[in-house]
Parts: sequence; C-alpha cells; structure tokens
Amino acid sequence: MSVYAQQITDDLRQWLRSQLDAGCRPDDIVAAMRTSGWSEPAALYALKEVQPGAQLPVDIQAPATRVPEPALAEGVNLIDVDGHPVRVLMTMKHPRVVLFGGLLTDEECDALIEEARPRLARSETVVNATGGSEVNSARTSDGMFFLRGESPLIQRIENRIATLLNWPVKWGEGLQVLHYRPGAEYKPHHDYFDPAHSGTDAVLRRGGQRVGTLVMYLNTPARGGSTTFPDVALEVAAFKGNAVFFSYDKPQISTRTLHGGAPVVEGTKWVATKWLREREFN
Ligand code: PD2
Ligand code: ZN
Repeated sequence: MSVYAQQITDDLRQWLRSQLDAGCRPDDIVAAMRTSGWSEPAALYALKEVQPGAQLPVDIQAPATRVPEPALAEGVNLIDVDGHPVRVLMTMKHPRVVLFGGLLTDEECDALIEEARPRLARSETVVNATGGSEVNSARTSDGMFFLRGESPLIQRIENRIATLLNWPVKWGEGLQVLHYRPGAEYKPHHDYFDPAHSGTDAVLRRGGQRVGTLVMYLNTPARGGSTTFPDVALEVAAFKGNAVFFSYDKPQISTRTLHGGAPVVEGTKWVATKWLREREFN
C-alpha cells in the first residue's frame, strides 16, 4: 500500500466509477478498498464523492484533509534531508507554522535569483470571480513562475521540499519567485482559494485546494520584509536560506493562517514560494 493510499486520486475515482458501472455493490467495493489499506470511513467517503446519491450504510463525515508536515519527533532540532541538514528554529501548533534554518544554501539562493531575474514581471493575484489573475495594489512585488522540474536546480530544491514536508513533488505548484523593492509588500491574505468565490471551482479542478505554503528567503533585506501572521501576532524575519512553512487543513479563517509580507523598508527582498495542493497538480 502506498503511503498516499487515503488520498482520492483521479485513478481511484475512475476505478470506483467502473466498479459501480459494472453493478458492484457499495459494500463489496469498500471491502475491496479495505484490503488495500483504506479505512472504512475514508473508503465510504471516496465512494460518496463519485456517487453522491449512493445509499451507504452509515452517515459519512469528510475525513480530515491530509496536509504536508515535516517529520518532527519531539525535540528534533535538525532534520537530515538526503544529506542536507535543515534546522528547526521554531514551531507553532495553531496555526501550524514551522520555521526552518538553512533549507537553501547561499549558492542555491543566488542561483535561483539569477534564473528568475530575466523573467520577472509585475505580480498578479487571483481574481476570485473568474479564477483568472490581475495586477493588484495589495501585492506590489515583481514575480515569475518556474515550471515544475524546469532545471536541475529547481529539481533539486523541489525534491528537498518534498522529502522535508512528506509531500510528493507532483502535488506542488511550480516555484514562484518574488522580488520586493523598498516600499513593496504583500498585504495579509490567505493562500487557500475561497470556496465562496465563483472562480474557485475552476481553480480547484487542477489539483484541489492549497493545503500548505513554504516561503523561502533568498536574501536578507536590510530592514523590513518579514512575513507576518496577524491572527497570532507572529512576525518571521527574512534571513537568506531560511524558510517558513505553514499548513491549513481547510479553506477557513479558523486555521489562523492569514499572513502577509510586511513592507520592505531598506534594501530589497527576494523569496521563492512553493504552494502545495491536495493532490497532483498538472
Ligand atoms: O514574501 C512573503 O513574505 C510572503 C508573504 C505572504 C509571500 C506570500 N505570502 C506568498 O507567496 O504567498
Ligand atoms: Zn501568501
């Protein structure tokens, strides 16, 4: 059984539909899923998703959404990620926030900036009504997206993130690099897509919700540019090579994951953001 067995993938949906089309009884389908590692509630939930009207034996609640999470046994302050040591500088439970030290080397930060620089353009934000994007005064940085696995450097960083956060590379969006000049900021927002907005359905078709964010600092701004979490009055200073991770198991403000990029006061700020989805993002 794969460790991701409890995740409802397109392959699973297809298999479930084929079983139902072939006239299999829900009980038998669930029994088959249980033999390959599914818990009964999760199997029933998956079945309900492909056949909303199905008569199932019990009333099903959605199982908790899995989220990315580093392997942090109690007291762990250093994680060896395939030979690369990553320090654990701070953890918080609610919101789930982990601050990593030395996730990227100085050379990796510099190289990422140089790969991104020629492709920077004014950053856009998602337009909730349509799911498209537009320039917005809440976000005054320049940015660009890499394709997943686009270069050997990107591959190396993506593999490290996947191992650190126990989340498959394919379930992540392409890396985004942002450059903030003095005065530039990213006003507080949530990274998940608001289910109440009409454009969200279209966005979710590609990989489901965002469930985690990793913001990697590629330089150390002279002053300003910290990442803030206003709900809990937390401020994370930007230091080259460090990264702040936070996760959200539902697209709700109760996750306390409102966060922003404070204005850069002096110097500039470079970050790379990796957003992680519920399932494969293509
Ligand atoms: O640059 C940041 O500190 C920041 C703050 C809030 C980045 C993001 N959000 C993001 O890329 O989502
Ligand atoms: Zn954000």
